[in-house]
Amino acid sequence: MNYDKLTKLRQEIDELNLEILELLSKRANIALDIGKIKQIHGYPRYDPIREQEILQHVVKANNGPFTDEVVSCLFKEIFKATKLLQETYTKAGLKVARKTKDNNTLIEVKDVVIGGDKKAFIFGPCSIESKKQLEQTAELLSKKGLNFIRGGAYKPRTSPYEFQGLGLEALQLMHEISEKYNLISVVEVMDKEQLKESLAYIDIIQIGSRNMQNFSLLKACGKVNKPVLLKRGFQATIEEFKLSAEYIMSEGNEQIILCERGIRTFENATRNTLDISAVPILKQETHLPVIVDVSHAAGRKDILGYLAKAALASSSDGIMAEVHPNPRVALSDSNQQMDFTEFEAFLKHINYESFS
Ligand SMILES: [Mn+2]
Repeated sequence: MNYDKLTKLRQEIDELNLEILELLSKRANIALDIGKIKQIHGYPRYDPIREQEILQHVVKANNGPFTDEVVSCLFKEIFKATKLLQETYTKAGLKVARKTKDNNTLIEVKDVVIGGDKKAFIFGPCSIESKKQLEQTAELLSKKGLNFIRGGAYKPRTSPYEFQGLGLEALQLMHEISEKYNLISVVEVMDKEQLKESLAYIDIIQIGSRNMQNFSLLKACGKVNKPVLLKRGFQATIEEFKLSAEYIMSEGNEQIILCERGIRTFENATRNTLDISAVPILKQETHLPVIVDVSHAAGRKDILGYLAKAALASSSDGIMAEVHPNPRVALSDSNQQMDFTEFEAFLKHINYESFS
């Protein structure tokens, strides 16, 4: 007899568990709807005052047998789980997120596609220093069948007393030379004025590591109709990097190339530590092309080939590196730029011909 009663009570518990689960799921779905409305209106997602009110309300209605403290604890767990759920949904809902788009984003410039079957190889000097320097580089690149040329017009230097770039003159040179050799130019801009000034002269806008979280610049780049090469901040997490890309995309510009360029760690054998893991993770979690800047990651020339091979093996859509006709007299990053002989060896090392 007693055993029958026990079985019946257990059945009741089982049914109640399912009812609680159903109620919890219903509650979670309503919370997600609230989250969506808040997002649209830009309200903060987390509202501690509202949470306190709910707790007080629930505790007031508590008639036991659980104490008020226990009831509070149970509901706080529900709040925590709901907050986590909302965060997961927000991340998956990002415009850059893999989940929001079936295909890879392909970026087409001057009949060249970035993010497709072919790898993008972007080489050139750190800074544009003279017509001769840029033209010598362009000549070599085009002779090798390469499609891109990089070069800085405005240089964000650690010290204000170091070479700051030639500015407009460099943009004009880049325009002239890239047209002449049919190369796609990549030039960094650091603020909205430079962006405006450079638009007519360059093909791809680069946002440097130091500006990855320059949100007004990101938003301005989101409003132009030109591809943006966004470098990872040297102190930024992968999550922060993705959110910076989201700043650009949320303004309408979907042509974004992500560039891993090393992060700051305790290691000082290299200028930065190349975060190879970031490449497959970004490829999995976003639909954007991902490339790797090996020069700024390493800060030295002797290991560039190995880093580039590692990047290509980890699904990178391209490689960026610095090449200069005479690195010893370069006005910036002279230690890490390859001369033409080293560049030839680099291309051979990564078996460049197999990619072209
Ligand atoms: Mn440089």
